Amino acid sequence: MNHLRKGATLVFLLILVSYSYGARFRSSCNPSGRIRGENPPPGQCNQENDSDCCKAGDYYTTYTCSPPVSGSTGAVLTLNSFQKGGDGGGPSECDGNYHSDETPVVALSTGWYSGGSRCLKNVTISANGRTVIAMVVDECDSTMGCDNEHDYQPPCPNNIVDASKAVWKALGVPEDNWGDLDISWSDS
Ligand SMILES: *[C@@H]1O[C@H](CO)[C@@H](O)[C@H](O)[C@H]1NC(C)=O
Ligand SMILES: CC(=O)N[C@H]1CO[C@H](CO)[C@@H](O)[C@@H]1O
Repeated sequence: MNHLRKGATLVFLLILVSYSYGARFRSSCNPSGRIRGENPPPGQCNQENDSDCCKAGDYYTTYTCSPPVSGSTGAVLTLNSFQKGGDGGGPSECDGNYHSDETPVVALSTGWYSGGSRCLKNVTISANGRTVIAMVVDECDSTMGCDNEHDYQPPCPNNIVDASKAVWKALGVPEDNWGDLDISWSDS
């Protein structure tokens, strides 16, 4: 009798452990590889607004996926200019246009950009007790970087919402603190 109960408890625990292990495994997003940095040629890599530049010999992790999207997905908000001449580089991938710093627009990490399926759709961003609606116009490339096409900047982490000034303003973040903020977002 006692033996049986012990056995049943053990089986139950095993099921529980394997289930939670499986859940974690299913929801994880593993790196797809890494790239070796090169120093940017002179005059390359616009460090305006604290953009990072690749360094020779450093390795940078790449991702083709992002964490799963829920009704409230955790992310890191970063600052970007989608204007002509801004640190975003060329025009936005979704529409081939530049966007004013006064317009709430964002780029999403590769997994969330999802091959453009969120292009020109709105996302709701919440932080600091406020929400703002912003339009997806670009990809923050998690799969490549440290090359001319990416202005010698490292690949994007896989959990980034890269936002125009207008988004930061609407969230009421003091300008001194712009650059890196934990937020949550959802499809709106
Ligand atoms: C996105 O939001 C903007 C501003 O709120 C709105 O004008 C626009 O129609 C929305 N676009 C879509 C596709 O919902
Ligand atoms: C997005 C953003 O803040 N861009 C700014 C980067 O820095 C230059 C020069 O200081 C500003 O003119 C941009 O507006």
